[in-house]
Amino acid sequence: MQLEDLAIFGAPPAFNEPLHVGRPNIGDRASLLKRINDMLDRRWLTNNGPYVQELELRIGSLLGVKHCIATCNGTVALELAIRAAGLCGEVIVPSFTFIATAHALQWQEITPVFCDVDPRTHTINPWRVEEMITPRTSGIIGVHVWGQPCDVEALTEIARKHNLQLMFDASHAFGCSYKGQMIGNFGEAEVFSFHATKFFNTFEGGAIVTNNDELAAKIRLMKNFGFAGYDNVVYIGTNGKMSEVSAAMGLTSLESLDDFISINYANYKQYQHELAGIPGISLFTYGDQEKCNYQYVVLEVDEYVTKVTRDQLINILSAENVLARRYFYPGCHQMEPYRSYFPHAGLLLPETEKLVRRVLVLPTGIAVGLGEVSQLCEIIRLVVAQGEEVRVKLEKKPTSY
Ligand code: T4K
Repeated sequence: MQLEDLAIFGAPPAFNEPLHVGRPNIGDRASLLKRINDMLDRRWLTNNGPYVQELELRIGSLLGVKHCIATCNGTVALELAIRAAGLCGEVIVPSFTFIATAHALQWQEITPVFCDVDPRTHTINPWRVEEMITPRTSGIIGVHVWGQPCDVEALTEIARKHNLQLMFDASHAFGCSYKGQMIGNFGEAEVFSFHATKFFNTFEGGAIVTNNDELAAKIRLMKNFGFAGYDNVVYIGTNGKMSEVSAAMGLTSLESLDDFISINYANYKQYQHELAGIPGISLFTYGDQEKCNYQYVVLEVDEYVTKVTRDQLINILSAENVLARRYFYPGCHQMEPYRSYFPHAGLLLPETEKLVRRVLVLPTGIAVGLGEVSQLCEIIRLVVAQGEEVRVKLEKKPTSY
């Protein structure tokens, strides 16, 4: 392959069909459609129906956790967990996360205090957490970004020492483990997202899992407006219920979970093999000792070495019909309303600020084949090998990022 073969310089794109980050994994269609038909026959569409109950039980037993409460999405699950646990004042969270983690707090007028991440794991740095604690701090929410578990032990110790509540946004970490125990068992509660773009999806959906009986009982009522019986409301609640059609998708996805993981793992290994040795490009590595869903293929681009910037690489790939993403640019602290509330937050977030300029997420999942991975990596290899020349040519062209 040569520079003239790149679509950005006028050649046809390498891929006819777009390769998206976040293409949904879909399990066995016949099983799904059968479940939907049964649901229609039953005429029970939502409000704690049989599929939702079954999904909750199956997830609980898969993770070895006492309670699973299915919800309409991960954001509402976070809001419910935060409210039910009584968080208030300030809560320490990473800025390197999807904006929903911060919004779930601010929505309830709790201040997210943004903490820096460990550049090796991309998760909240426990040593920086301690420096952010004030008399108003009520809790810490760690995020298992990319399915990479936070330093749960260190965070648990800090929370205990300062009498803070600890929770995890485990949106990316369904099916992952920490020190041999499934994610879902740590802190007061952990929250999953089952959004279409997640490796296990229920179209839209999420869940709160916890081993705390009291908290689980409260969340169950809160997700149904706070009703504790037909005419009796005992809490401020919301409509956080998962629908039956979502649970049908979840039950079907669960049946294919091992296949999804195997495909993701094979793709990840192929990326690792193909990208090895490309200067300035490093693939985020997952330890082999833990269970992992390999849902995210994450590159870090060192543009001083590659000469092309991360964003130029995204544009080059996009012209080839590869829709790579730069999560979580520019960091929650750079988005409204946080940017206006804390204009100098970045001073305390040097690693986050570096990371958001380097990270690039590539497509994987069942819609992506090994051949496509190789072809995609060949483009990256060529671009980096000719970095200086590509950069000069690109600087003469308008860019979309
Ligand atoms: N905490 C964390 C750490 C999270 O990552 C998230 C969600 C949450 C909390 C909140 O959970 P939810 O309330 O969402 O359950 C996407 C998702 O909407 C969001 O769920 C996810 N994180 C976030 C990381 O990514 P966008 O803005 O990137 O979505 P969008 O529409 O640009 O789609 C992403 C890619 O997926 C595109 O390449 C297109 C492709 N796609 C998407 C959908 C929906 C498909 O191919 N088919 C589809 O059906 O936010």
